[in-house]
Amino acid sequence: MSSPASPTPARALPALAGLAAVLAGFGLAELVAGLIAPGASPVLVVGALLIDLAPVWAKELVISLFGTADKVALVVFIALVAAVLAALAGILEYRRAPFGRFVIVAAGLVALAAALTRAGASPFDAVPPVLAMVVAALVLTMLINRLRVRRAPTAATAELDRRRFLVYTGISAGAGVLAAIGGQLLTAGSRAADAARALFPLPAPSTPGTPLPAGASFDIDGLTPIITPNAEFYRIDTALSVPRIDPSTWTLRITGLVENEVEIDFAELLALPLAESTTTLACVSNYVGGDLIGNAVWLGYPIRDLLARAKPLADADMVLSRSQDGWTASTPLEALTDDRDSILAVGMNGEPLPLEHGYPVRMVVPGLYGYVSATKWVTELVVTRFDQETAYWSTRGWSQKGPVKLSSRVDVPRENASVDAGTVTVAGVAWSQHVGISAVDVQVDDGDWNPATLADAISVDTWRQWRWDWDAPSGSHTLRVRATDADGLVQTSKLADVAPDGATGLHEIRVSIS
Ligand SMILES: Nc1nc2c(c(=O)[nH]1)N[C@H]1C(S)=C(S)[C@@H](COP(=O)(O)O)O[C@H]1N2
Ligand SMILES: [Mo]
Repeated sequence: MSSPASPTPARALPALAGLAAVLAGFGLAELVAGLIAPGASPVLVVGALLIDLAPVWAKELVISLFGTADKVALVVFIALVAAVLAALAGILEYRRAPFGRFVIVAAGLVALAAALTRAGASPFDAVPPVLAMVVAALVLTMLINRLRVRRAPTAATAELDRRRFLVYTGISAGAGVLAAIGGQLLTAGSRAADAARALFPLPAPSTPGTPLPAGASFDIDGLTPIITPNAEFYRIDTALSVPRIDPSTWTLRITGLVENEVEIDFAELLALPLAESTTTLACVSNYVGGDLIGNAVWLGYPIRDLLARAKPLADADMVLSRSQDGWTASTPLEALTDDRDSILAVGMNGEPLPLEHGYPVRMVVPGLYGYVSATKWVTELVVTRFDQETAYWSTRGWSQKGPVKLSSRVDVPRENASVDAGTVTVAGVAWSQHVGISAVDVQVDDGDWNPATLADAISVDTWRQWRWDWDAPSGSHTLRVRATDADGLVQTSKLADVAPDGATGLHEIRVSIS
């Protein structure tokens, strides 16, 4: 309850001042980042720091809650924390100056540390966070001073003061929002990578890929398409802002335990004989039945052939691939030199790689989870040893090696679907990369296992569709799927979490038949 003598709530206006001050500082920082340091916006660098520091359980929780919207969720989270801190700073500054400013300086220093510890950070990256901190502190001081009560205010002067305060607050916040929008437009405008990608004619494969077998795909409503369109392909990475590499400046270096260091630029790569291969890519964070998996036709050059130029030394057993933003993966050397289609990919489903899938060049290695093989925006291959180097996720609780586990999924009917009694088509996909699938079976409730029909295999490195026609009796039922690989290994029903090296268990769905 506020009495008539104190018309100004003691917290609301100072909190508002804090929010406006932080918006002004933050907006200006976005604008300046857009002008001189793209990628160094405070929200992005703090987000990137959080991503790097997040423990395995936090990463898993975020992915299980938000899926591939994890980055939007992170930005919203940072904005909420910043808003709470801003409001607190306002209240503190009003009650106990200059402690509110201390809060702002402390948050600014965190953003500064985040900016300067990024891979490839330049001294310019310090400017946006420092500016945000200084501007927010100044605006906060100015606004809070406006709030301070005069000795003996009359009702009329008090009201006038309050209005003035609100006008200044509104101007600060509005200027911040406009500046932030300006910053966004600037980064969008100076994107050489987008322009280059749009103009880049994907070279034709020098050896045409084997056409997909006609029987690779069943025509069933709701069944995952055998080739995942680029727009629907899952995206997982630590890059809060997608790296934008101008291909005319891109190079790949092969260093480390090699006889010859090799360096190749984009034009040289495109001039090599490129081939098409169809490979399924899976994320280690994919829980049983999840959708962090996709299959694409990739165009690229065998990594094996580039490594042959570099001549790895006999004691090397790993290649640490590094992306432009500093992320790393550890791939067994053997998986890059044996006969599988491990490639430096430049094309995905007939298009240049989309920016978020690694433009201009990424790795694709059949049979290994993405975190140990599928480096996007790749710029360096360090030939090394597992006992000498550890990759990004392996220092964060995930295993050093990550072969993709045998698994299968029911796509139709959908979980909790209501279906008419009679013949119901049950269908899905199964994969055992680099080994191949030999059988899929479906179980209803606790009944016998029924053999499903397999679509033709594209290769052992891609998933395979399966279907089973079920004479469905009415009632509520559980459907469970189980795959067997070409070596006779039956998919285990034992439950394992995604960490440290991939989930196991059987996918089951509930349906009601009426
Ligand atoms: N540079 C970079 N490459 C990366 C990652 C990353 O965080 N940064 N994530 C990897 C992981 S964990 C997976 S599952 C695949 C996902 O590739 P996609 O986003 O094209 O589907 O990319 C891999 N390559
Ligand atoms: Mo992943």
